[in-house]
Amino acid sequence: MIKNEALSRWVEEVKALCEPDQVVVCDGSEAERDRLIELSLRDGSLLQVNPATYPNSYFHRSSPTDVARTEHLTFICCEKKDDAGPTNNWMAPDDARAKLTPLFKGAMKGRTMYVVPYLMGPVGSPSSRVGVEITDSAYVVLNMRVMTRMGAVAVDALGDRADFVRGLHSTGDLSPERRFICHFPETRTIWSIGSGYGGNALLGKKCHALRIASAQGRAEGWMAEHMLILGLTSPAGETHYIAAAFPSACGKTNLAMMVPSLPGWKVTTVGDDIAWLRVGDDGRLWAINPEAGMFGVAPGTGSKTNPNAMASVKHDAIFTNVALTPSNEPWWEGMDGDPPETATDWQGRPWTRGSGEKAAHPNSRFTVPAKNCPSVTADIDAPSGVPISAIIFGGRRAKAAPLVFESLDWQHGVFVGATMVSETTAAATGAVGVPRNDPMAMLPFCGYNMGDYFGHWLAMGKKASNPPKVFHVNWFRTGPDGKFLWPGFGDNVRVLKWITDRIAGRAEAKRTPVGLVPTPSSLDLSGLGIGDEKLPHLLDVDAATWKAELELQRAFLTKFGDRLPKELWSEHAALEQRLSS
Ligand code: OXD
Ligand code: MN
Repeated sequence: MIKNEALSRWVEEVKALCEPDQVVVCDGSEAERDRLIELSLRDGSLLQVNPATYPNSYFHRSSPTDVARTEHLTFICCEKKDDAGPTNNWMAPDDARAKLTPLFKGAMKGRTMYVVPYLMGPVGSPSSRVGVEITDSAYVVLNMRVMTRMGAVAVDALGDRADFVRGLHSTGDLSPERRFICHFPETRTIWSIGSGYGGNALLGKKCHALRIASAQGRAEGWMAEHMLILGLTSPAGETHYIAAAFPSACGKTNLAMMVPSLPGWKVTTVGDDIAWLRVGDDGRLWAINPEAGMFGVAPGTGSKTNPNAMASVKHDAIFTNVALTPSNEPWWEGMDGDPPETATDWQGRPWTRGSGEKAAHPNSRFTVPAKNCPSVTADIDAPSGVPISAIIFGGRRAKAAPLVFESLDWQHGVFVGATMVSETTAAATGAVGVPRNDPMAMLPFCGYNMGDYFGHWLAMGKKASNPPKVFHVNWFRTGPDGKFLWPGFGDNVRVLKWITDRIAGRAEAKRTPVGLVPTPSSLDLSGLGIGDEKLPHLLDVDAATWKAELELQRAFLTKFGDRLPKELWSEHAALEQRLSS
């Protein structure tokens, strides 16, 4: 049944190791989906949500200890520890295989082993890559068929080549003690056991499209980034594509499919999480979205914050760890209307409105085909991808970073990305709200030494004769009263407008030590009612705060020793100088 020899050999190897009852090679068909759903309804791993209001949609409740990415159990397994760098957990490949082989041994006894060929990227694109995930979870298969172009289409793209990414996944016994997510960039292999959670188990996403692909992209001269891709069209019909990197659960999905508050402006969505970028013949960076679906954070998503996401989840969706209303509809904090009086919470317990408890898990998710989203266009399938005019870095910062600034040039932009700091969120286990360095929002996702990664960014800037302009935004700045200063959501178009006006040479900016900040009159704040009082706080670059920031940057950059490109130290020194002059 499997014609590709390398694939067939690997499947036999895994079968001998994991000892499943049966092997199913997935073709991506509707009939296959129906079979998997029926089976999952029968064994209780899926429940159907109200088919009248949410047709073709299902609900999955995960183990309560398996609800987010587990970064402390995620490893880069390359031969030399230094090649993983100071920001990754490292395990020697032999040690990883020795540790995980006994866990995989017989792990699929009594279970079905699914072989899931998938294509990351549009059909026919030179940027696209094939992976195969072997898993014992039907929930994983159902999610992979939404998140990737799965089945026959991937088998066709692979042909008889052997260079596919090999991902082996088993839920094992779901125990965090026996949970490991191991990446072998040198052999483009992933071994993940003990978790069924999205980022740990849907191996096409973070494991392949970011960790393995970042290392592969460096070797082959392209980039894999934790970025949304959007198209912004002005009332005059001028379109710019923008790629933006934000840490997990900082509003990437919201920005990617925003409904602009300014009349006549339009946002189209190419991707909401991952971008693969290469240099085009025209010297620009061109981006594809390797994914075909969205795995979005549910809480906080409502018709006011993200109407396009709300439209997307109305059919053909898989909900994970949300709450269910008495009429069997999904519900989460921040959804429209009043909370229900009663519900079943994400753990299946009765919940009441006044309880003070959260009904949905803060990292509960929806999985939907990208094409469900009203703002997604045919761009998502364009084999060439789209040309990028601007790259945006963004973090969740109460202080320090102004609403927006432009970097002085590409090299300074790389420094801005490399020194990004953001407060942690519920997307990963651990404390929430703690500031941490998250370079290019790739801290948990870079498959090699980040010192070398910064070097790769600098090299890509040299390779591109017409690179995008680089900006930094912060929607989360608070005022003296501790409240957010910026309304965010649809009003973020005002910042995007300023960015495209800068590209076109139309908007003014003021030089500050950190970069170019809008002059108050260059930002379109019409109808916003935010003026003289808040604006200075939003755009302020406070020298004392940034001098403290310099020290944090120094401590972080020092970690990379001689793997840090000297250009970043020059940028650090230049910032120091600008701050003291
Ligand atoms: C995600 C994440 O799921 O970044 O996209 O955690
Ligand atoms: Mn993400």
